[in-house]
Amino acid sequence: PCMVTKQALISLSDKKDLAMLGGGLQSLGYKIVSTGGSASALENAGILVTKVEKVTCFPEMLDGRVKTLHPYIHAGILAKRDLKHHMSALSDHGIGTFDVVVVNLYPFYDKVTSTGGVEFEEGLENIDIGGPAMIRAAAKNHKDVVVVVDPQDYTALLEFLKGNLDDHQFRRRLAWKAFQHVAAYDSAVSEWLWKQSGGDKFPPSLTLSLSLQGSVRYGENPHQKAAFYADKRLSEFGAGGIAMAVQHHGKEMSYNNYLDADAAWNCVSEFTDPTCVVVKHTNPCGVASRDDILEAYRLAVKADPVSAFGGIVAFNVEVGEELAKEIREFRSPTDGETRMFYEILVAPKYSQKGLEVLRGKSKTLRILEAKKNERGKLSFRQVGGGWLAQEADDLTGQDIQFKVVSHKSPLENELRDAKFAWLCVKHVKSNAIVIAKNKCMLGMGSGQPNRIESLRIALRKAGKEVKEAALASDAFFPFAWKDAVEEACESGICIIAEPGGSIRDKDAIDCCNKYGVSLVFTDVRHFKH
Ligand code: 93A
Repeated sequence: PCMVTKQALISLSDKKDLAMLGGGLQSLGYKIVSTGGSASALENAGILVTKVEKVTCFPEMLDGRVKTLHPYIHAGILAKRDLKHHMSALSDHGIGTFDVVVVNLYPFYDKVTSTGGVEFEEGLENIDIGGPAMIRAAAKNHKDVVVVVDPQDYTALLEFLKGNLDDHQFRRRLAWKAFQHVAAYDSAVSEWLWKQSGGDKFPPSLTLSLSLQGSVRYGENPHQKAAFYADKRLSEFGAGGIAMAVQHHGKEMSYNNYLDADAAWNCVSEFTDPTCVVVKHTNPCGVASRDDILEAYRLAVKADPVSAFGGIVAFNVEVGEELAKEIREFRSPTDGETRMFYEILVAPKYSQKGLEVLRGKSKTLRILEAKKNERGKLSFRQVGGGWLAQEADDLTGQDIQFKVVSHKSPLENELRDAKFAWLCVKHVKSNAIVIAKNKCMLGMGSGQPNRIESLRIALRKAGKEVKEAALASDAFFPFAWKDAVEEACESGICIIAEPGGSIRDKDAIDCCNKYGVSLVFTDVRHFKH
């Protein structure tokens, strides 16, 4: 091979826009060197291309495991142009330099991780070795070599090559992206290997691969800058449904919007009957299940109309035209006049007509279409200096045994309401109390540092309707007499659902027996901090 001034090296698994790239480089006077599949694709597009084998004077070997791993390629990338001895070494060996390197890697995530069922040997063959080597070499030597790993950067690359080649910021940014590309790739490979090794759910170390989904206006408060990252690979350690939700309409999502939409979506996904959930500040303040989703919507708002104003409304069924009209027109139950205003709607689906109607409600209303969170994921939370990981609280209503421990056995509808309240209370911040009747939340108390305060708030919200209602508590009652259980019994509720497991369980049972209230233990706690 002889020295040429301008050479580009192209090796791509994702061949999107390859012809555009090749054409652009060719018209700028670059000689193009390329690996097998990429070379064929370029030739088919009528672009002049030199095969890598021609440059290396060495055939691809070991079933393609060694294609570009050769000094004729790597010295051509790594040589520092301003060092005389580097350049003379190249010319001693007749090696040409590469000014541009465009590479993306074997699609390991798509082919191996996301399919799950790939044989181990096949998985291994999908680990790209030569590609990362070229990317890393070019990124290291980015002062002299422009490295591109993302088809979205082709246009900017061609523009750059036409102009001022000394833009160091641009070169550095591409090098940054190159190392990100390789790091995300390696983390997918290592995660897969961990599973293949029979590894535990919590590996000794983790590399999260997050990609900026977009900016958000600000954080929880206007003085905090904020951004939203989604898990790039939607992997085992991935973000839930809201990260992947499609926004059909409305203003940009804010930091708090994401938190609230996530809370509403998680809660409504809990129910199998058609259900509407209204969330405010991450807590469900209205929940109702009905065969008629319009009725469920009205009841969920009525549960706490003051809080529902400016809230987040989620459905677990499609939003059709009729429901959309009801959402658009529904007037605040507080004054019977003001049309209800919401920040966000979340649903699994919208009909075309439904969407049209909702778009007409307001310019700002954010309309999200979300898919259910997958079960079995880990959830992460940050604390100063580290992350806490846990399995998501995935238990559904079906997983829970409601064990009657009182003398009184609940009627069928009482037990049904206790189960309903139990599904709600799981999504309320601890200490959490939910009061529900006829598959509708009447009141809830959340986030109080003691259970009796939460109970009093829930009772106050439920008001007179509390008679014959069901009550759920996310954790057991440490004191029964002169405390939450007795106060609950005195209020007129007919059934309490709680985990049980306190050394004072007997007190709670005795208290319920004294008042003729049913008590059911779930053996499961649903703290949410
Ligand atoms: O099998 S490899 O690890 N060995 C190599 O030497 C090598 N060189 C490039 N994989 C290698 N590549 C990869 O081939 C690139 O990263 C790119 O993803 C792919 C392009 O192959 P083709 O042009 O034949 O479609």
